[in-house]
Amino acid sequence: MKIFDDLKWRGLINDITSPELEEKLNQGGLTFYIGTDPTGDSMHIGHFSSFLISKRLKDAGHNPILLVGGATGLIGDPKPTSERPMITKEEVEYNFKKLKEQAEGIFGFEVVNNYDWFKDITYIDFLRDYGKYFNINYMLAKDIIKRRLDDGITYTEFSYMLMQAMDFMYLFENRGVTLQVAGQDQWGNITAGVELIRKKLGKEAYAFTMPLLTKADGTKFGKTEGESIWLDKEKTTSYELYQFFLNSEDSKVIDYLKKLTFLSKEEIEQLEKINNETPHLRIAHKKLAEEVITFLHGKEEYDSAVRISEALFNGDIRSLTYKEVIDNFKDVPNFKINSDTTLIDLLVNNQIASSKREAREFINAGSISVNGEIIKDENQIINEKIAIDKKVVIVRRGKKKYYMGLIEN
Ligand code: 383
Repeated sequence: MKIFDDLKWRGLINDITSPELEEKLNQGGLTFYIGTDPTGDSMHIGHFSSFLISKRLKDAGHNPILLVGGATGLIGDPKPTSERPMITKEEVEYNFKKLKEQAEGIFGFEVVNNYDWFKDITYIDFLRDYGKYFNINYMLAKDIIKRRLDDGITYTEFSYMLMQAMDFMYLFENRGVTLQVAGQDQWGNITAGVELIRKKLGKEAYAFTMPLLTKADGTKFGKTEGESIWLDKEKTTSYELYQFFLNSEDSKVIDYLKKLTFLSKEEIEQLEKINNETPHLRIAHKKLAEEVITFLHGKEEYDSAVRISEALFNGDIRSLTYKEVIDNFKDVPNFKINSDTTLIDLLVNNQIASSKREAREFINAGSISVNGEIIKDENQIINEKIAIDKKVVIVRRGKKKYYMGLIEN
């Protein structure tokens, strides 16, 4: 399938600046860019879906440039709802380093920083050489700006659009970039760039945007319990990613397979059939998890995520390594064990039971397990001998309450 049809079939084309782009995309050889601002220290799944396009285009013979906005990050792209809190220069610098590392690590493409060309532009040059090309009415008509007018928008955020337009023009002139891709929220900024290039240089540049990934109810995809799904495995572990994809909605899993993986049309159609017939087996969901985790973090991480899922499901904690235990139980209550202690004391001292009497009841009822094994002897000694890698024990009370004890030597 030609790249344009492939992108269309995957639902990756929302808006497009000109119908000519179809043929240009199919021909190959364009240099294009996609940008992100260092507002956080990691990208999340929303960034991932649009950045993946860079890999698709590269595979179709185009040349990618990834931009991390060291300059634009200092200003803040206006959100449709409210003014962004300004972040410090130090934070932007720190986030820039993290995102550059991440973008290079995941995609292996060149990363540029727009601070490099913004740092020398004076305010007077900015107004004379760029501001002159923008009519305020044109800017006010942009969707995001319109949505902010009632509550107000600062001059700083209002100017953001010009910066992204200047980037496009800079890269057009200096790096031969003729195409910018992004998520649909970027349409206003991107078309401002196409306009600037047309007016100032009399040349034609192109762009297309992809729709935002959504859940079945139309809300943004990519959060669990209010927390983003990060691409940094220290922030969202491979196990958490695995669970996240495994739990994605049956009616959306095919859409996610199209947008987040490189599986072919035939493979995805096959999975669609299986998903329609036997959604409870979650074969499509598992494939989605496998493809994304392997792409992001490699096969070993994926295998480990599966092992952890099985171990937790079967209560077989002993099959995990020390690192897997620490990563996965990082959010459960934890405590230190600094000398041999009996099980009953351990439960009371660490508030797993409120009294010795209650602790005894739990133990006798078989509700307490240590590293996946039910222990009925209240005097069982808990020490490094029974710990995983001599370092950690996982205590479970009832079906779901986990606690982590770290052995101190
Ligand atoms: C800055 C300078 C440029 C080109 C782009 C930028 C960043 C852009 C932006 N992008 C979002 C971000 O940084 O704010 N103004 O979080 C997100 N992107 C991509 C995609 C997306 C957008 O990084 O839709 C989701 O991930 O475009 O919200 O010269």
